[in-house]
Amino acid sequence: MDFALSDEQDLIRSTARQFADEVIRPAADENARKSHFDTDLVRKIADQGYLGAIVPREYGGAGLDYITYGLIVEEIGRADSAMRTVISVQTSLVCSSILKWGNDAQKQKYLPLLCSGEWLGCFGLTEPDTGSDAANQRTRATKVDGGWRINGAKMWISLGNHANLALIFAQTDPEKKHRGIGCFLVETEGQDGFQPQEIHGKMGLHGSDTAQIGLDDVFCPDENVMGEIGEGFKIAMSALDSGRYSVAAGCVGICQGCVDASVKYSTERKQFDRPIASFQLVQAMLAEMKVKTDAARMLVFRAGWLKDTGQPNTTETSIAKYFATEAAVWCANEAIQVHGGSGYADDFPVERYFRDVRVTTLYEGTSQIQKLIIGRALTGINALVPS
Ligand code: COS
Repeated sequence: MDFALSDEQDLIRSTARQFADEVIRPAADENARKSHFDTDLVRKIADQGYLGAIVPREYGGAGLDYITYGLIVEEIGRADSAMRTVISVQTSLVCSSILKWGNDAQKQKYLPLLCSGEWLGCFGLTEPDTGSDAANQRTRATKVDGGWRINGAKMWISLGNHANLALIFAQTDPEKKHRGIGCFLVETEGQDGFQPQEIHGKMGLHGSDTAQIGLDDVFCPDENVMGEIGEGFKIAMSALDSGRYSVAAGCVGICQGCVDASVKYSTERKQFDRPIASFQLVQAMLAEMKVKTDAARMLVFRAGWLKDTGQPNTTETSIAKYFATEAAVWCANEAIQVHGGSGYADDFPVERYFRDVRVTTLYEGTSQIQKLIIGRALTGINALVPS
């Protein structure tokens, strides 16, 4: 077993680290304070080639493997989860779906626009009444001349207010349950019925764009149906195989950020005439953070390696997502404890980590859903199907 990164991976990681520290991090607190979705920063991220990192070069991507993509996402996640979310949604949920399920024309048309950042995309699966039970789509698509009319609503959609292209999942035939769902590539410009609204009052990710979207007779032409009608649920699940990996990698970044901030603070801060890092109870907190960070990173590497070698990886991705997100929530909480009262204000990054991290055990599948996926893989029993 070889744990070493290649020279290229090492270089890409150092470049991402420098970019995260010099460009992303300095803007993060102010954007969070002002609840500002920083499109200039998104442009800079695009210019780095991070949107569509795993998309082949022929479609305008960087043609990187999943391990390298994970390294980039970790570094950006360490600097700012709001900007990491942009990469995860655009690259993993939108681009990877089009790459896997789109036809030639759809790939040629949309991937270069998305990889360059000229367009943003969003992933419209969750609805006001449809979260974990993703197969139970209330949004309806009805066949009309030349295409489909879509009616319904989507909720918690990252990038929804800025998206030029929306992947909208909708039920075409409720009797077929998950096998009736279609995936529609909806161009938002000029669609009066596509009505996004910013969601206010979030606990964290204040620098991220999060929308609820009304869909009122939105038109999608036949050529923009992705895959076959009925394959929508599989498309969504395979997108989440990539999305959950990206969230996990971002959470390794939060864990690492918590370790770095806590080591720095505890070695500088003095109480009882000595640095608080010299107290055993503080070192115990640092040590546990470090162990969880390393373990989370290893699980992300394993999931990435399985993806890069073309092996099944849904369960291992869920394991990585579950562990890394819970570890990051734990580390952020513990990092505030190390910082004491100083950790309770936004002068130190740990306050933002704490607020931003909380959503990661919820979105792209709750920790409970990840456990059900892992439990089913172990037992062969689907705990969601009533016996
Ligand atoms: N890739 C491709 N296809 C997949 C898949 C995957 N990772 N996982 C499941 N499928 C397919 C199955 O093969 C099955 O296909 P058939 O119709 O041919 O039998 C179909 O999808 C149904 O799968 P499954 O039986 O696993 O569905 P369940 O309803 O039992 O469970 C869960 C689905 C709960 C795992 C799923 O609904 C889920 O992940 N929910 C959480 C949703 C979520 O993460 N939402 C957050 C979105 S934020 S972007």
